[in-house]
Amino acid sequence: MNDEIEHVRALVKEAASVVVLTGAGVSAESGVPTFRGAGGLWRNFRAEELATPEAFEKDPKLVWEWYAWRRELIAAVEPNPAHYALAEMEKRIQSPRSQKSQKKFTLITQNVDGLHTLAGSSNVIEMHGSIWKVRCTGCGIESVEREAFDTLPPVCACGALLRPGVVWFGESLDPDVVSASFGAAREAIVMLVVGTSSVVQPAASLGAEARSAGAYVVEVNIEPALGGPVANAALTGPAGELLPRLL
Ligand code: BJW
Ligand code: ZN
Repeated sequence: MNDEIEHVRALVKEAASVVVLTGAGVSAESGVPTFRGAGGLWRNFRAEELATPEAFEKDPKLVWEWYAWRRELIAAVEPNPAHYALAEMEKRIQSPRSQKSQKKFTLITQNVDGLHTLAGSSNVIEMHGSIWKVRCTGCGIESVEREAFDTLPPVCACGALLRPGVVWFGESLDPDVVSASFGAAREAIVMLVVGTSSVVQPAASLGAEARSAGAYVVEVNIEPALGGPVANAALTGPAGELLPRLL
């Protein structure tokens, strides 16, 4: 394992373009539950049952209770060494010295918790939106709301229901976000895929996109999910321990 970490560390250091894709596992050590696997349930519901426009239409209060619970939980936690290591990696790769050589670093996350930004990452592509944003289902106005709502579901000044500013199953991702993410994947020399079960599309295809464009793909996960055809290497263990060792 030490040799493998050393090898990946050298590749990251030399690569002209590094792309990192993160999922719920990167926030697990902060105390944010993942979606799948142990602890991935809320009142016996799976994400697939709550994170949908149909669930919101049928029972907006229930869906908002889930989000209110998660907002409160996330507000109380802090970034962990995995988030800080990625923020530091960005700083080193984009330092004035490396800038002369035009090195690129792109952090793409599926997470809506905002912990990468809180840890100091400055350029984060949030594929699935942000749990701190809300959008009106009537007038479409979007805003950032960090305070808890007095009543659930919250209502806009226009009278329509507000919804979380996230991407649910069956909804399209922002096309700019998709093209920025896939563009970065195609340009990657090294891609780290961290803490994601790689089942939710289109994010789940980014590793394969990078690999087929020639990138060296490294999976960092307590339980590798990508498999041999996509990942060139797997670092198996907690992201909060492994990512700091890549610096
Ligand atoms: C650790 C660790 C530690 C733990 N260290 N590791 C093509 C084929 C098949 C289906 C589709 C397809 N294209 C689209 C679909 C449908 C659907 C989909 O993918 N379904 C699959 C389930 C099959 N996709 C969509 O609907 C997407 N929209 C779309 O494609 O639009 C076009 C379209 C429209 C209509 C029809 C068809 C196409 C939208 C997907 C939106 C996903 N939204 C959610 C909720 C966001 C808001 C919220 O947070 O509430 O996003 S669902 C949930 O899953 C959330 C996550 O971002 C996402 C991914 O989860 P993630 O991050 O991988 O977490 P986990 O829990 O699954 O895994 C954690 C991992 O961490 C595990 O591997 C652990 O081992 C590891 N781990 N601790 C390192 N300490
Ligand atoms: Zn409104």
